[in-house]
Amino acid sequence: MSVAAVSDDKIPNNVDLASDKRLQRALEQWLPSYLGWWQEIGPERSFQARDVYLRTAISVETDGWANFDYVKMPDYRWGIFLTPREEGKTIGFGDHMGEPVWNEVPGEYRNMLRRIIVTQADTEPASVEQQRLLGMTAPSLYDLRNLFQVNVEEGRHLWAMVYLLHSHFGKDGREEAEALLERRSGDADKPRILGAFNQPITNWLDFFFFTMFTDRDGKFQLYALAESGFDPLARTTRFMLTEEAHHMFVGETGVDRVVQRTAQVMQQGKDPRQEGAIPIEILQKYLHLWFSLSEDLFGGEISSNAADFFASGLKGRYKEAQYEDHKVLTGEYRMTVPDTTKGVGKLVEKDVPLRTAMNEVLRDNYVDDCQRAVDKWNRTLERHGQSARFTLPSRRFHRNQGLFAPQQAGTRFDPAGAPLSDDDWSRRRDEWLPSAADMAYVESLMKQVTAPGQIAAWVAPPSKGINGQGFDFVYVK
Ligand code: BYC
Ligand code: FE
Ligand code: FE
Repeated sequence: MSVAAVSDDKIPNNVDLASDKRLQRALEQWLPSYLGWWQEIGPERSFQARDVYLRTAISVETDGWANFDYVKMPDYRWGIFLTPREEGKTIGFGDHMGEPVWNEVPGEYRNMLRRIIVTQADTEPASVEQQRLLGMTAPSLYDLRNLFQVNVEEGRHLWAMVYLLHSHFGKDGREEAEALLERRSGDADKPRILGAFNQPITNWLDFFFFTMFTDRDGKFQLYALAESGFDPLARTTRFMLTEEAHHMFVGETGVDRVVQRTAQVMQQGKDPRQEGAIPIEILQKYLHLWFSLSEDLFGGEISSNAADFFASGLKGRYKEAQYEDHKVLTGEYRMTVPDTTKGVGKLVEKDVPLRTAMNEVLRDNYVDDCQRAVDKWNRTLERHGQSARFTLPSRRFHRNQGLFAPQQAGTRFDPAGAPLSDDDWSRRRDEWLPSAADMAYVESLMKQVTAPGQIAAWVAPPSKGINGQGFDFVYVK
């Protein structure tokens, strides 16, 4: 068999990989490193030989990309798919607005673009590493399958970015692609790039909140990159969004099912702890944790990087077409900022040039989307006769990046956004974030359930299965 045939078989793609021998060779050399990484630090070894009911992207057509079948994860065909090129497409925002989109990397923006791609890429394997052991405590076969679906797709997202690095960044790109397999989530010496991707995910509550809040950062970042003037990046992130929708679904409905179970138990007049369900106050603390960690992923409120990304046409806004002014040479954004000259914890309103506020603009879209999901969970509580309600904390709460990080603001903030001394923070932290006891309780519930149609006591079954199958379908053999 020729090398081309082997490669096309191994790396499904719609980028005519076979016609570019250099690129094909580079990716073929990276493939074993990737598989080595997957075996070493991907889903726990005992699951690698199992048949999992997975969907595989085989083309970008609506009927083609979701192909469902039993697959062993190491045999998953991680492919490279870009949405089709559009004739006459022009750059939609920034200083190059109206010029034809770039199909090659513009020299002046090479470093900036590489950095954006590497940062995006780094999150994908990081999340797989974080979720490595969760299969051991999956609450049902349905959930186990969804975990692995998310994992293989994050692996594919890494491929999508590595394709860009290999095809457009020469030697540096290949080095970056290697380094992506060398960093490790949570490692003291070689950590992943962004904060939330070094946080431990030790149980399924973390997982559901992570896919709800942290994958949702992915959704908004991918939308912003799907506007890029660098067309290969725009086209690849556009396709990634179709997979991301499932990750959003896993998180949002996962939390909702936990809420539902708790509310059902309470409606029967029972104590959630006695029934092995998770009390509402613990759920609220995990919500606080993952929402605040994920807000940090949008970067600083005022950012010259963000202004440069926008000006250069590399990273736009969420659904850029919804705005009237795409150049944003004028225009301001009013935000609340700490003013330490007025005293510790003093906040003032300030107008900043809109281009420098692009991180905050994207965070606004994100917070709105999170609120919509929270409203949904609250309706679940209401339907079960519960008066408690979930709330998103203030954006100032528990931040570690930007203006409200303690080192910048000179103070901490409570969930309502009021300043708080370090002493008060230490004293009250466990009211707002999972305490050691909360975590121990949640961990105590995490027991693997493998019988088809069975489910753990802390979560309600889904209203329907995957791809028209029932909940009792054998999703993992
Ligand atoms: N942790 O100018 P600033 C996903 C750094 S998730 C650590 O305010 P900027 C997925 C920053 O790098 C989507 N460091 O920030 C989800 C800068 O460093 P330097 C991932 C941070 O650059 C689940 C300094 O602080 N995609 O796909 O405007 C599962 C000042 O920063 C953090 C992207 O992120 C942090 N949280 O914005 C799987 C898109 N935040 O210059 C996958 C690409 C900031 O001082 N990335 N810093 O060394 C970007 O657009 C930007 O890098 C960021 C940061 C929006 C992340
Ligand atoms: Fe992803
Ligand atoms: Fe995702």
